[in-house]
Amino acid sequence: MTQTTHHTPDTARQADPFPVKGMDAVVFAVGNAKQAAHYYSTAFGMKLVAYSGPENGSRETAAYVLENGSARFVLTSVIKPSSDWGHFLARHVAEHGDGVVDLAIEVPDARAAYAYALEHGARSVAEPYEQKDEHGTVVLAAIATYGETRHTLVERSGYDGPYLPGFVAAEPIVEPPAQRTFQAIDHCVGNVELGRMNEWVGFYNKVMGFTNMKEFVGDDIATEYSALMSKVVADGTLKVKFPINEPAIAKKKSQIDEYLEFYGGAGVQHIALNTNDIVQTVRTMRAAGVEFLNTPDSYYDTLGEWVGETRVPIDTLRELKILADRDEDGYLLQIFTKPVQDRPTVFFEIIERHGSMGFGKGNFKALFEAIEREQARRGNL
Ligand code: TYF
Ligand code: FE
Repeated sequence: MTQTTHHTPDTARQADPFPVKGMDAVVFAVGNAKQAAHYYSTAFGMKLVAYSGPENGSRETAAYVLENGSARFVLTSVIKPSSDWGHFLARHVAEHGDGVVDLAIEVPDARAAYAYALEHGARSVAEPYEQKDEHGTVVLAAIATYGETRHTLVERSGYDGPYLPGFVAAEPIVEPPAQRTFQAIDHCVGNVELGRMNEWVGFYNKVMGFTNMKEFVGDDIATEYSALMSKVVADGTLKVKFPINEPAIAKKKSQIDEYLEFYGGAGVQHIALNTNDIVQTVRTMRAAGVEFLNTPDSYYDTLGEWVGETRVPIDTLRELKILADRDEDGYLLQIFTKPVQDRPTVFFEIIERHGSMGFGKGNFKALFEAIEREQARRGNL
């Protein structure tokens, strides 16, 4: 390929300094990717589509690629470390438990995105490089973000294989549910150390040209009941949304402190997944054994008064413990899983949006009380 500095016209660049196509993948480092792939297939209804491991030439790591619509998870574990990547993954699992190593972002031009990020203060993890196989060529580069997390910048327009070079197509582990459980990644949330939220918001403002969304959790909510502060950054098209939380000094030990203590530092807290039918999704996932946070009945006694009409009757929301919130743009329905590993760290959110681009601010009190009940059960409050 010939060397070019940028493929994007200057006018488009001025409009969007850091164009993104969307989330490419959430890459997890786990102790046992084979079993995790089973869990995300049978419990989350995802579909195994690609694999890399000793059978196709990867002797160091095994990686399973699962999809649900445009949502893609990659579950990686170490078989026998030999390179820096293998040693990094092994140490990551030892220090943090199962967790997210990479929030990979699909971009139209990985070299241009990387160059922009570095010019604006990003720390490099991997300089741009190409990978090729019979399906074409990808361009990859990576920059560091909070904790040990990275953003790989993925340019895949010249590639039509099942994931990346080095991966082979794989058959589903089980038949996916008749109705899709979710179809996209809505947002990916990071927990950072006390006092560092604004620094990381500034990082996304500068390095990726992301702007702040209007919803934030400030001092008032923090000290009253949430014990966290939160701001949301997003690209100009709102395809990539990254809320950033930090602990706040409040009456009780912050859930963010609990995360930081058990994760061993900053990292990804939750991944929110879009569904068009949260009722069906929650029924399917509950039947498969996924545990969700509980919501007290009293929440539903007054919900109708302030949230108004939603697609789902209040009694069904009550039955399934689904939360609802409304703002000037519309409403949303959401629910949160309990942490999905033994450490009280990473969890998931299922969200059905009807106009609202918020994050459920109206639910923060009920939600954070539910999280605190779980914290107390673990002896961490
Ligand atoms: O992503 C969000 O901002 C919402 C609200 O520990 C939220 O999902 C924030 C912090 C938290 C759980 C949920
Ligand atoms: Fe969320």
